[in-house]
Amino acid sequence: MIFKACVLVGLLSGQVTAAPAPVEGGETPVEKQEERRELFPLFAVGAKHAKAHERGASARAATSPTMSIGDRMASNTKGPINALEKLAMNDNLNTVVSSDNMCTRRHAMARAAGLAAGLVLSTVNAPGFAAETKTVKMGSDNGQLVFVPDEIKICKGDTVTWVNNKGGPHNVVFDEEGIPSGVSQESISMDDQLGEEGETFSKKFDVAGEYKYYCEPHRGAGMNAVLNVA
Ligand code: CU1
Repeated sequence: MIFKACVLVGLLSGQVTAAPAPVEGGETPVEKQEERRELFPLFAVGAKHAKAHERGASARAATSPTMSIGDRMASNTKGPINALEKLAMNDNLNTVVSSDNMCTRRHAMARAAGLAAGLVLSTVNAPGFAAETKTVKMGSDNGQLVFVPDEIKICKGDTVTWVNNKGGPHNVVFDEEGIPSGVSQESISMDDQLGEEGETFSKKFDVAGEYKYYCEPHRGAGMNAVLNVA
């Protein structure tokens, strides 16, 4: 009775403090509900997206002719292979099939094999992961003054190791006119010679192009060769 009177007085006197109270009480739960409603769709979208992603992966796995190889390789690994790695491996295997570039194919193949063997993405994507080293003999086994082979093709990031074989001393000097522009001839050439059999000289090549080189002591005898970096 006293309470009613107070409300009545409040309303009559035009004080708004009493009046909004029930309205606020009515609105607040709605606001909270709306917030909650917004949270759920976000969560649902995230979960759906993740599931769709997985479905996409398995759908691709099912339709891709190369994935069966990957699945078989993956099933041989001990650790679980995550969806990202599976996708990356699938991409790499597709690249192996579709690319006609020798180096792209080789690198993709190496990455896929690495993933299948249980290596993580950061490892197989690291520069140099798929790099190879090719060996060139200086002097043929029967003592001819030649590089064997005298023409090789490598991929950017690969290394060439020249091994002193027979008929030395030999060395490797690049033709200033026969290398890609911007490459320092001095930085890739030997300034001394290899006298002992089995001694080596190694160089990594990061710039694509054709590199002509020769052996300084035997240049006149025709001891020269070509290196192609793709
Ligand atoms: Cu030589």
